[in-house]
Amino acid sequence: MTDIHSASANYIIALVIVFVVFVFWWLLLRKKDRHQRILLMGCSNGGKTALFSQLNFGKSFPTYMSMKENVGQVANDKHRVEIVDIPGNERIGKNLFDEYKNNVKGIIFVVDSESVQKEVKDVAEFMFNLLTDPTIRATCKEILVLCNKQDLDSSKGPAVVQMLLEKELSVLRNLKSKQLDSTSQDTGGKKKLLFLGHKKKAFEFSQLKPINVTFAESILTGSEVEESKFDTVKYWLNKF
Ligand SMILES: Nc1nc2c(ncn2[C@@H]2O[C@H](COP(=O)(O)OP(=O)(O)O)[C@@H](O)[C@H]2O)c(=O)[nH]1
Ligand SMILES: *[C@@H]1O[C@H](CO)[C@@H](O)[C@H](O)[C@H]1NC(C)=O
Ligand SMILES: [Mg+2]
Repeated sequence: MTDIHSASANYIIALVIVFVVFVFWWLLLRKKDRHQRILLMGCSNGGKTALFSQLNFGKSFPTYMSMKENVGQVANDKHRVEIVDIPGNERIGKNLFDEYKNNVKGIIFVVDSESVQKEVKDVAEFMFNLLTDPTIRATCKEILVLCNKQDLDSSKGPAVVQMLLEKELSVLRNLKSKQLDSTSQDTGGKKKLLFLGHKKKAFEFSQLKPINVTFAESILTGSEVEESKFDTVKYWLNKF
């Protein structure tokens, strides 16, 4: 009789433990899930780390060559969002990107508006890889292309940056799909790559719907950090 009693007592205790562990695990998952993830991306020297420190510390620290990612929590009007600054350096950036690309709700793509014309091929290639990534396309619905360094005289405005990128992405897209055709004929294998925009039409960012790509300008360092221009980012962050 006592044996049966202690057996059922053990059974109940075990059940309670399982239940408590489950509740903790569920709460932990929920908490993690509430933090929506925003990635800062773009080629080196655009101003990602400057933006990261403006958002996290309200100022821009003298920058260093960051080899590691910076992760911070930034409050918008509703709650906190997770901001991840991934260094643009290609090899390191790629591994880190794979580590952080899950559950990304938005991307701020930072462009150096002074060198963008000269380096449009690199910028477009970076963007192409981002925009054809199936994981990103599945979860990310908002992209802000931040045309930074507007304090410099030779910088290009958002409309020009958009035009330059659309033109270069059209070229790149056609080039890549041709390369892909020839390699899949050789090997007989099918490599999955999302086609960018509409076939037979020049690429435009509006073709990426339901992803909403918007362009804005910014100044992130120096005495000219203008509140009004930086507010665009804060406004955009309230979408999450
Ligand atoms: N003139 C100017 N320089 C900037 C601006 N934003 C960033 N920089 C500078 O650009 C360089 C690269 O910035 P950083 O944030 O490290 O770029 P990252 O490589 O994308 O992280 C640094 O020397 C910054 O001080 C800006 O709005 N105007
Ligand atoms: C896209 O985002 C901008 C602001 O970033 C907003 O003004 C616009 O209404 C949005 N468009 C759509 C279709 O959601
Ligand atoms: Mg950096």
